[in-house]
Amino acid sequence: MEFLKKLGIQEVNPGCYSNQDYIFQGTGRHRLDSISPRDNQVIAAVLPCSEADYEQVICNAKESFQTWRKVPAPKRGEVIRQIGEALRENKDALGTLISIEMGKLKEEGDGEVQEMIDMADFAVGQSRMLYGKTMHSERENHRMYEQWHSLGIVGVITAFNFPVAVWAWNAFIAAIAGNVVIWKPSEKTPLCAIAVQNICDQVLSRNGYSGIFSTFIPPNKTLADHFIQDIRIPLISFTGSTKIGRHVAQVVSKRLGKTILELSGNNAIIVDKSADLNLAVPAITFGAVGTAGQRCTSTRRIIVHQELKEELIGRLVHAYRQVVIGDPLETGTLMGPLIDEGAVKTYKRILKTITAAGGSLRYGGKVLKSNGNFVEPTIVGIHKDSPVLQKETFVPILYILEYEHFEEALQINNNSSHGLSSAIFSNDLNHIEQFLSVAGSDCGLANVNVGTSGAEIGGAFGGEKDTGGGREAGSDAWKAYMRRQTTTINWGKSLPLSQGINFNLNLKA
Ligand code: UN1
Repeated sequence: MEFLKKLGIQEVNPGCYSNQDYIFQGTGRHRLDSISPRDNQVIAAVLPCSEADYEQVICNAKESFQTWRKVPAPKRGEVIRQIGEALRENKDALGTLISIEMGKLKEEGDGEVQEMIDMADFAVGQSRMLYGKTMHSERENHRMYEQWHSLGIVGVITAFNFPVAVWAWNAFIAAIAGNVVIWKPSEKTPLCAIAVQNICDQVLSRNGYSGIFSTFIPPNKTLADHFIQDIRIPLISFTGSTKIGRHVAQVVSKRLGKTILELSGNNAIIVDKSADLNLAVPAITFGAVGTAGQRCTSTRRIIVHQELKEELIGRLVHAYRQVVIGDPLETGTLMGPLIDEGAVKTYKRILKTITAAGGSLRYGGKVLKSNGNFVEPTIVGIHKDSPVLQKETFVPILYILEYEHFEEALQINNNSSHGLSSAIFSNDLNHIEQFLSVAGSDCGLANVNVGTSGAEIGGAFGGEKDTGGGREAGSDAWKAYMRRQTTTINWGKSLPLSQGINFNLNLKA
């Protein structure tokens, strides 16, 4: 396979990457196979790293940070610009690997690399805009301002569903901010991470740097836990389930470290009485079926006005019938496999729970016979108060809920412990503004006539409540990767105190 060669992937790969000079030890005990969800065949293997390897990665990163933090931010940006160029050159190969290892469409795999490229471009610009404010001091001949300094080592833990883009959101911003980054990718998609590390290493060594980006693939949860407990890592950015995110938050905040959490979502679209279904139907289909429902932004719940419900379901079923399920690499396929056999079991289990809860199957519901993990995208009608709705499913099951009054639609939208993405399809200005008002959607993302998934990198990405509250990628998300320092300078000849305090001392001896 030519693309694997281009990306430097071997049959058995080291599970630890740091300073290029470092000789990897490995545990030598077991291999971690990377399995393609298309056919459950092994693509290549990884030798997970040892405790000693991990220690070496941390030591190298600490050392690299001493140099990197002093490199002027725009020069750090220039290195990220070159990484963006290298990603452009490798877009096709990396997009293919993402598609094979994670199972998303080739089109989406390429799109994910594009998201990294966009993020690199964004980070280059941001490297010249790490602005601090100046304030007017209340004291004469004083000046106040705030400046932003780098933090140190940033730990990034990513999930299988966006095996590279989410790392780029964090890593490129962290790097232009003067930090060094250590990545623990999902054990389900280690090859994607190794490929990205190889691409970055080439650019970094050409520029005379090493240890800015490192990657380690631990053999077990013990070493992964060690990573989040490690006081040498001031910031951990975690993407994954609420359950594990809560654990990460507790461990890191116990040692007073910082976290950025991007956890589960249970995203809804309100289809208002005035909605244009020509917009709503493709947006819902892409949101619910795209990436086989394995985005944290995937559409899980439709809240439709009762008068439109049957028409909408009819049109969705018509659209779903056109969804070609199969090899994600093949042109024309619109839905690939679920990540593993465990996810197929989850799909079956949820469908059983739905039936027991009185839900009615309107489309799909079957596991397809094949070597891969293919299931049908599924539409279910269910009562808006069903407890089934409280769980993030991470499979392509879409719930249809109906409402009568608009206030009810807003209430259903917010009736979830998660708060990532939300959308309304409407042409009613009053309803749109209600949805966007403080009493409207309580999610981190609130879209109008745009679906719940496919956010652009330019905005700050993240959500509220059980989604964890973190923000990544664009806008001013960079601030989370830096420490703020407030400075007061006295350029006068006297020492006035703030709050008008007199502290009289006789300084003459
Ligand atoms: C995720 O699923 O963890 O908004 C991230 C989107 C993508 C990112 C999803 N840009 O759907």
